[in-house]
Amino acid sequence: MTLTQDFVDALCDIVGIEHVFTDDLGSYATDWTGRFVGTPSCVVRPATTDEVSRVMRLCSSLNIAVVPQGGNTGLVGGTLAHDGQIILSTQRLKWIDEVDEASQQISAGAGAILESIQDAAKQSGLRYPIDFGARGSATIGGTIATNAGGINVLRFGSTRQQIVGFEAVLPSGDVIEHMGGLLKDNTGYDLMSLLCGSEGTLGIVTAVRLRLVPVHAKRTTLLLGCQLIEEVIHLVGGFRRDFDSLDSAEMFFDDGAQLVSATFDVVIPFQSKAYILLDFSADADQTLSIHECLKRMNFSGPSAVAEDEINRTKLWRLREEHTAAISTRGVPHKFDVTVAVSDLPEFIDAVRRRVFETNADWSVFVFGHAADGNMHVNVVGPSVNDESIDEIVLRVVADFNGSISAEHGIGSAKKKWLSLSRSQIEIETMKAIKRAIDPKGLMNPNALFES
Ligand code: FAD
Ligand code: 2HG
Ligand code: ZN
Repeated sequence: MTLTQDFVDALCDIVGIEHVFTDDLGSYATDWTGRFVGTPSCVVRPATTDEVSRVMRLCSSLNIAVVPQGGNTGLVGGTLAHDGQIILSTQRLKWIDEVDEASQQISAGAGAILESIQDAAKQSGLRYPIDFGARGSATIGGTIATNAGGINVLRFGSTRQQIVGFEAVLPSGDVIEHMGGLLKDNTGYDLMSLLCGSEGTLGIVTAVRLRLVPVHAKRTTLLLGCQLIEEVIHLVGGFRRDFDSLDSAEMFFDDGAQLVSATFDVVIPFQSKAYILLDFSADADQTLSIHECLKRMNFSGPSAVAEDEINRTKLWRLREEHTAAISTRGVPHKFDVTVAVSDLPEFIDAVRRRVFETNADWSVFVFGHAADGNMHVNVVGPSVNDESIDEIVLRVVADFNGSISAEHGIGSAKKKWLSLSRSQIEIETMKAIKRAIDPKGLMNPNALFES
């Protein structure tokens, strides 16, 4: 379906002709992985909440579906728009307020880049703790819409735990503004939490207010080599018990490390079957107590420590470049799942075995956030549209009573399998909420639920 010229002209009246595109939409149409490609009819880039509201009123009056898009770094085909649907890009809503030092909070527009928020916090001696590899492109609105996790969830929680205020435009064009940042506010339903993780299906987040945490003077990064996943779990458990200062506990394997090393020329300090990357931040030096803890746990494997930025980056690249390195091998089928930490050895073994049995020529890379039980399984080999491996891997997750989405969301990639992690009554309740807020079904109709 093509949109009428009258509609496009009306969009131009709201945001300016230079912010409405109908041609060359490639970079908005294709997701980060290259697996999911949409056919949007138009992209509109409002600069203010009022413009977002007017665009939504217009679309609502004409029953035109709207797909919000931030940095387009999502990995589940969540920003796909099809014929007759438009993409509303939040890129221009990128203002960032000064840090409110009394409350240790910061407000920003939905299009502000995650790393810019982290930098603004740093300038006030504070820290925004949500962090992950796409920090330089992901928008704060996108992180709210997906309830993004990342490397510091273990200590600080996911995005939902950081939001203390929000502003959103509903499908009708009405604006909800609740940016007060009050820490205690028991006045009915928590709409902020509802919008968080709703993947653009309930409304457009236009602004957020976030809590910040103190920065600690000493940061220590430790890479340990293990032979067994059981050993990884034992060590992570020991560090979690003894160190409040543990920010991250990431796991990867020799195949992923070798691939990153070969692709980006990153040095692997020692060879091992499995690796744990731990980050500690505290006011006092942690090195001695870390070594004592390793002794108590009878750890005798190889290790590398980094205490300055250059060496820390070298170690972290081994973990963070997995996503980019895997993409150089083909278009991956990505699974972002959680199982109980104690089930990780058996789960990882089962997934690898099932992929191998399906096609011995395919590659499977496993890595992720060990303390959260959140593993990223990437399969390279199956064709883009072949969903048989998706079915196989997600059913293994269900067999372990896991979640088919730990942090990336359902998007269009996993909506077929939502019932593996949510009961029918839960799905019906979610759909009832969707109908109440978006009766015409105009907000991101391609994500989360099957139509
Ligand atoms: P987009 O991709 O543009 O959109 C994602 C979803 O949010 C879509 O459904 C979209 O419709 C909706 N949306 C976007 N903005 C808004 C808005 N303002 N209002 C309403 N809905 C909106 N994710 C993690 O959780 N943890 C990780 O560790 C992690 N690491 C990553 C590493 C790499 C290298 C890459 C490429 C991605 C990674 N991601 C990770 C995934 C991704 O970066 C996050 O999901 C991020 O939150 C998406 O932000 P975005 O602005 O790019 O959103
Ligand atoms: C990470 O933890 C991201 O690095 C991306 O969530 C995971 O590429 C992936 O599958
Ligand atoms: Zn992740």
